[in-house]
Order: sequence, then C-alpha cells, then structure tokens
Amino acid sequence: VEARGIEGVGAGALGQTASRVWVEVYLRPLAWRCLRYREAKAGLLQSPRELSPKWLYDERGSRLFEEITRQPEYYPTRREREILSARAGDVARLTRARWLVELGSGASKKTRLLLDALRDEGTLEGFTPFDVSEEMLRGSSKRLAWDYPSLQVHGVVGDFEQHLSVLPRHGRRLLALLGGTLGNFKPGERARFLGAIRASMGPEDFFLLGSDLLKETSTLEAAYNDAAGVTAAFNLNVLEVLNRELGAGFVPSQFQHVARFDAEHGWIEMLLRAKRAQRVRISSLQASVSFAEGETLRTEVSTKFDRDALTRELTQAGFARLADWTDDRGDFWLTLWSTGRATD
Ligand code: SAH
Ligand code: AVI
Repeated sequence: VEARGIEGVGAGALGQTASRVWVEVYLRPLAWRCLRYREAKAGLLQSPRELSPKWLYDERGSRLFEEITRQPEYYPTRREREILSARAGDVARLTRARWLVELGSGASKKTRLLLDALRDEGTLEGFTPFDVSEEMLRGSSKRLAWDYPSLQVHGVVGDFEQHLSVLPRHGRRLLALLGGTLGNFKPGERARFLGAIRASMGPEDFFLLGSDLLKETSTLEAAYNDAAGVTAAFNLNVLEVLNRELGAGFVPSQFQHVARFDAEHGWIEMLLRAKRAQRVRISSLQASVSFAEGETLRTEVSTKFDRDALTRELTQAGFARLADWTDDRGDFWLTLWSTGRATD
C-alpha cells in the first residue's frame, strides 16, 4: 500500500488542510494489476461478453458520471439529495457518528449534507472517502478539507471486493453507500458485498444505504438514454480505457450505446453493441476478440429494487433496520441499518 498526504498543496491555509488529509492507495501493486487483467480477460472472452462496472470510472469516466447526475432525465441523484436534505439531521441524531465512511464516494457532493448534519450534532471528527477512482478521490478530499476546517480526511483508494477490511476504524462510524451503487452488483455479488460490509462493522457502527426503486420502464430507460448523449459517452469511454490500459484496438465509433430495462432481472443493463463484425486485438492479454454484427459487451447492470425484497437481503446479511425515508414521488429509498448488536 502506498500512503501519503495530498501533494501539490502550498503553504498558508492550504498547507493546514494538507496536514488533515491522508490518502492510502491500495491499487498500485502488481498483484492488483494482474487481478484486473485476469478479470478483463475472462469477461471479454466469455459469452455473453461482460466487464465489471469499475472499468467505467477512470478520470474521464468519473467526470462523465458527474455530468450524468446533472442531466434532466437522470432522477436518482436529485431524489436522493431531496431525501438527504430533509433527513440528514435524523441520521445524525440516530447515529451520533464520529466518522463518516463513504463507499464509492465519487465527488462526495451529497455527502456534504451528512457532514453538515453530523457537525451540527457535535459528533463529527473525520471522513473517509473510499473509491476505485484515485483522481476523483484526491480532488474531493482536498475540497472537503478546505471547506470543513476541523475535519480529518483519511481517504482510501481501493476496490469494494478486495479492500473493505482495511477501512480505518475511528470510533463510532457511519458507513454510507449512496447513489444506488448497490444496484450495480448482481445478486450473488451483492450478497457477498453486503456480508463484507456487515463483517467490517463494529457493534456501534451504522450503515446508510441509498437505493433506486422499481418504477415505469419509460422513466428508467430515459434516465440511461439522456438526450444530450452523456450516458452514451460514459459507456463508450470504457473502450478508451481498454485501449489505454490493455493495449486494445477498439474503435469506439464502431460501437453503439444501448441501455434497456430487463424486467426479468429488474435491472437496467448497459451494453456496447458492435455496429458491424470486427476483430479486436488486445495486446497485453495476448488475445483477440471477435464481435459479430450486433453482438454486445455488457458494461453495467443497475438494479431497481422492491422494498420488501431488499429488506430481506439486508436482514439475511445481518442488518437490522432503524429508519427509512423516501422522496415525495417514492422514486428512491434511503435506509439506515445497525448491526443488530446492542451498542451502549
Ligand atoms: N456515491 C456517489 C458516486 C456514485 S458513482 C453518488 O452517489 O453520486 C459509483 C462510484 O463507485 C464511482 O465513484 C466509482 O468510482 C465507484 N466504484 C465503482 N466500482 C467500484 C469498486 N469496485 N470499488 C470501489 N469503488 C468503486
Ligand atoms: C453509480 N451507479 C449507481 C449509476 C447507476 O445509475 O447505476 C451509474 C450509472 N450508469 C449509467 N448512468 C449512471
């Protein structure tokens, strides 16, 4: 693991923020790169072809996701912000957390509502953003330390599936997984992920989960096919990541963005569909991948939940629900969980 402060921060007030920001990076070692290569190789060569959604979040992909959240069709961010604006105070009162840990933190914008509420409650000491996207995490850590003058920021650059166990333990914590990110896991992976979150928690910790709910197909499909084409650019950017990181020869203009609701699984699936038959060389995998015309590569699923079914999943993973809130339209669901073990 590489651990260092935020570099490039000058003297004066910014120098003072530097002493409160610490970022640990778990994604540099060779073992991580090998694992990522193996995963990509298996996914690209299997049928149907599929990649882990983490390939979407290089620096450009992370910025494009932020742009998606501002599109009129993409409702989840606005609905979750609406709930947090009304309910962050309740979360702070119920948890009295000293440390907020955000899993898949991205730009950590809505997070500020939680930080404000915990600060007003008088319990907040620090924040841990945890994300696979290093550039985004470093930028948001710096901004938060600047805007919250007494906040300790201890960031962790890591992978949900590998590095939950290294999350710092600083007193009573609130772990937050916002934005509907749980929906990007398929059922088996989701159960493992929830189990790992639960296992990483002490008896005094809490878990705050933001989940997107099932609704009309037209609303769901519009959210992943915005008119400005930002989601399409986000999806196609994966090919640039593969070209750069794996020495692949994808030509993005030869693929089309597809996002459609799969009612059987209750998820939106995001695909790249080959416009014509083609063979793509992937140098670092010493392999070539052939696509027939119309053949797809799945880049993400985004599950839309039924409240009762999701409650059963969380209960099976060992969580006990303390509170839940929805927005005015009932589109999005924020739930607060404990480990079910007695605290004080
Ligand atoms: N929580 C934010 C961002 C959601 S986007 C919001 O609500 O707006 C999903 C985030 O999860 C991205 O920042 C992405 O980089 C991160 N992510 C995706 N896969 C990950 C993985 N396997 N491990 C860690 N972070 C991951
Ligand atoms: C991060 N995640 C919850 C987003 C979603 O809606 O599943 C990612 C995304 N993909 C396309 N648009 C947004």
